[in-house]
Amino acid sequence: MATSASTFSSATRILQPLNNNNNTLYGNQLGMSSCFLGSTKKLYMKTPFLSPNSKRRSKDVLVVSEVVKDKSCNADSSLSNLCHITWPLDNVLITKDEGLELYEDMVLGRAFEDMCAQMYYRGKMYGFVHLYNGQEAVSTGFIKLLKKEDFLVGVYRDHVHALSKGVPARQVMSELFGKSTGCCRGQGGSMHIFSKEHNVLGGFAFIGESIPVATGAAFSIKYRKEVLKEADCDHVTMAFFGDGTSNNGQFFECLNMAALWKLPIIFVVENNLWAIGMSHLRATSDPEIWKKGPAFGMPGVHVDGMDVLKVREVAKEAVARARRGDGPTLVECETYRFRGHSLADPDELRDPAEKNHYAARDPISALKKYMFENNLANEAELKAIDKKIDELVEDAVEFADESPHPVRSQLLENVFADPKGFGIGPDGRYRCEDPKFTEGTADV
Ligand SMILES: Cc1ncc(C[n+]2csc(CCOP(=O)(O)OP(=O)(O)O)c2C)c(N)n1
Ligand SMILES: [Mg+2]
Repeated sequence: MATSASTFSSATRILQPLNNNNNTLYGNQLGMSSCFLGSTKKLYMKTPFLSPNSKRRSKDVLVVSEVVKDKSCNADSSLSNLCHITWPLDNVLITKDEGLELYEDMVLGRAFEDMCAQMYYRGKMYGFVHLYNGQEAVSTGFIKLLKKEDFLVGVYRDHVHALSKGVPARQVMSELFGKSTGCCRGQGGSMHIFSKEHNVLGGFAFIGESIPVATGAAFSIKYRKEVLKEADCDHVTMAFFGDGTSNNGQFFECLNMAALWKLPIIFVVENNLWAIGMSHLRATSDPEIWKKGPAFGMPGVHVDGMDVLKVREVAKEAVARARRGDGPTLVECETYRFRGHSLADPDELRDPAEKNHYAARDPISALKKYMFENNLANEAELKAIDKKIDELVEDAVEFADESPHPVRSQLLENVFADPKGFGIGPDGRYRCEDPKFTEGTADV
């Protein structure tokens, strides 16, 4: 059936191309105000429940890091679950040590990923490799607030989250090289970074499937605390996923359960505006993902994901809510990836103007600028960190390169519950031990 603009109510959106390139930006034909028009023009912290005269006015977050020195970030913890939380993010303070920690973590993420690109093109890695360049403020802003006991669940763009959570660069690089010293003994690869020790539960290739795992982990925390009466069990779970993934059904089911049971979980949507080559604005009926929080009875927050300080302030309150038993929070971080979807993607679909816009808002340069302007660090101090990280990443590559491949008999471990019960040949030996069994299927 044909649709026309006149048949839509004033609250209805109609998607129309904003430019001649049908692959890129779509906007609202009815001219309704939206904070998501083409991503490059308007990035607002929405405050729909506040009156225009309210002291805590909506804050335009287009400009990176207009942070000031006076700490008065008094988030209102008594906010109703049904309203959208706002924080007065123009008042943020970091100490020198905190600033240096954030800087180092973001530089580690960037340097590690740049090295991955090199190693991938040299044939050292197998399968798809999805890099995180540009999105570091989200990982760092959230994960550096976590304790070791807290759970982290990511998707396939997962190396940097694991690094932020403390998984050693050596183990992550080795995993990418498919080596036995990797954090999954070389059996996971780029999309399945996992660490029991650091409570990193993955690394999931199928989008959406990580969200129920994260929700289950949050449930387990609540169960341990309330049923098993474990002392000091105030752990939280963070689930990271993309804008494209937020259109999957699991997301909505888990928002419902998390709100219903007041689970200690933070749903972090990394809205980088694209799902492979599909624009978020073209694929999503209401592109403001944060609004889905209040719809399910939890706060929803929209924050500038290119500004680590703002991300961190939002993350602090969301983590505090979860720890004190006030339940889940949905945070939408508007961010951008600086490279193609994966290293196999020539990245020809996105508008160069859009890419340039975000390149100019590089979260690492922004933090650097902020630290200089506020006398939190000088050039030499940050250079020393850059050098330390370069050496660490070099060391990770050498370690991975020199590490052995997994032995052949490991091939079926962690694949079947009882690998030894699988594939017994007529001679009574495990077929996986027969070199011919795996010939040509894997480089082990
Ligand atoms: C269930 C499922 N359907 C489709 C795919 C193919 N796929 C891989 S990545 C991707 C896009 C995801 O985009 P987004 O969630 O925005 O994450 P981003 O890559 O932008 O970080 C899709 C559809 C998949 N991996 N799993
Ligand atoms: Mg995306």
